[in-house]
Amino acid sequence: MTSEIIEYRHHYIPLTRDQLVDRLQQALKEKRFHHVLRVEQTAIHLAKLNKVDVEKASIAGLCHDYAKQRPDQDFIAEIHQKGLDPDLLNYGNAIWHGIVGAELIKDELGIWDEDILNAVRHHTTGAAVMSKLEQIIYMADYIEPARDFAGVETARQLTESDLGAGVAYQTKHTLEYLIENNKPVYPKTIETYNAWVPAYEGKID
Ligand code: DGI
Ligand code: FE
Ligand code: FE
Repeated sequence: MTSEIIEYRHHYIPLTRDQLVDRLQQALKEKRFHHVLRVEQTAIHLAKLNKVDVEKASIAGLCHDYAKQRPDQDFIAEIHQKGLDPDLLNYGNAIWHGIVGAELIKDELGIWDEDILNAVRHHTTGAAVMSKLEQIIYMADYIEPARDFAGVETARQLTESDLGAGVAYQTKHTLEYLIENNKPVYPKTIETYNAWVPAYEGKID
């Protein structure tokens, strides 16, 4: 994959891209660090296709898993401090690293742009209403080049031709996976399903 280095000019973050990449390298194990670099590149590609700001795509792609390797205590403390929905306490890292991780990014990386924060917040569960940037990060995480699962090629093709169809495809398959494996389903995941999957009926099978 050829990588594109975006120069940050819009002050969405008080860091250069190099400084941000350093912060991620410190925050993440090597495997996860390389995943976020691939998500960044995939997000830049999808941003160009969908006329979205590539700088926001780069920042959100790099930051989406910033909090993934934090201890549970950090998330629990943040939920209390920020007065987030107490129902979050019934879930774990899979849900926290996006929704609560966005708060840590705001505090620790100085990102205030709500579109970027929402892209991080919703990258795991999706949301009923998502901006193009949010859809891009949700999909880039799912189809980055190292992802290898049954259906990933279909997901890549759908996303390339219609971003929303990609969102619907991922949402349906994630819910299937959660049910198949007796996992708890976060209510937002169901809201995402209801908003996106019936709307693409006939286009995602
Ligand atoms: O952080 P990544 O591994 O790159 O990817 P991700 O943030 O999309 O996390 C994917 C995992 O999150 C995947 O194993 C499915 C899980 N997940 C998504 N929605 C839900 C969920 N897990 C639970 N328990 N409940 C959900 O609603
Ligand atoms: Fe994630
Ligand atoms: Fe990820």
